Amino acid sequence: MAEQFEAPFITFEGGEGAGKSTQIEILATFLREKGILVETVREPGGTAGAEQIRDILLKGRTDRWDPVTEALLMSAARRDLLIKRIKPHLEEGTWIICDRHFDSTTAYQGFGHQIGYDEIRELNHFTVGSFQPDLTFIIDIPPQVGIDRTAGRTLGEDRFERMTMEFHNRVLEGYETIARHNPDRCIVVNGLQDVDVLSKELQAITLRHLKGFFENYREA
Ligand code: Z5A
Repeated sequence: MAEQFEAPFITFEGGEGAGKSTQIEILATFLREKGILVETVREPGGTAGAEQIRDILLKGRTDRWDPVTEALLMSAARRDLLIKRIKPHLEEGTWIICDRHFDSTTAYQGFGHQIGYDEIRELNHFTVGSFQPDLTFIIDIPPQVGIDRTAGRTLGEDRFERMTMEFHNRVLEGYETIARHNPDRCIVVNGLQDVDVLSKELQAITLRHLKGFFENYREA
């Protein structure tokens, strides 16, 4: 039984450049216009400690970390964000939209680096217990399209971008498996659609899927 809060936890997943950040901002604005308190966060990051971990995870040589170390660092950053920001906000009734969460560890470290689905499921459970998103959007695009969209960024946070196309194809396969195993919370959407068309689709799904949370919010 998943841990429950009065506000929902929404996550966005998908490959590099899928359009997560773009859609998160549009969805947050849509919810705020309805009078809902919304915080947006991203992983890895979102606290002072998690941002430091982000820096060492996203910069440098592709083989800087072995896969298990990388999974543990992602999980450490996640736990810090969960304990210090996500849960306190949810407890206060603030909705959270998170750019990546534990499904990224399953897709990237579990499938991309081939640690394995069950192994990462155990690690995720150790990291967050029974906590899980109420709704997860998986934005589906071919890996090369996403990589082309983000080419030319200058932050130097491109360690994953530089991994092989085989790695990125396995990540995609990971997301397909996650969606198949979690049909109640995971919704796959086509990331090749126009930004506006996709944002309307995400709003409609959010209204439908989180109906109970919208009703509670109106009553409170
Ligand atoms: N990672 C991991 O391995 N394990 C984990 O557990 C976690 C993470 C939590 C984080 O990198 C990396 O960490 C990530 C996985 C790994 N690496 N990869 N790959 P990040 O935070 O730097 O990158 P990201 O999460 O992949 O986000 P991103 O690159 O910023 O992409 P995005 O947020 O999905 O896309 P965007 O910024 O909204 O859009 C990208 C561009 O495309 C931008 O110019 C937009 O204007 C454009 N765009 C957006 N939507 C569209 C549409 N619909 N059509 C055309 N163009 C569009």
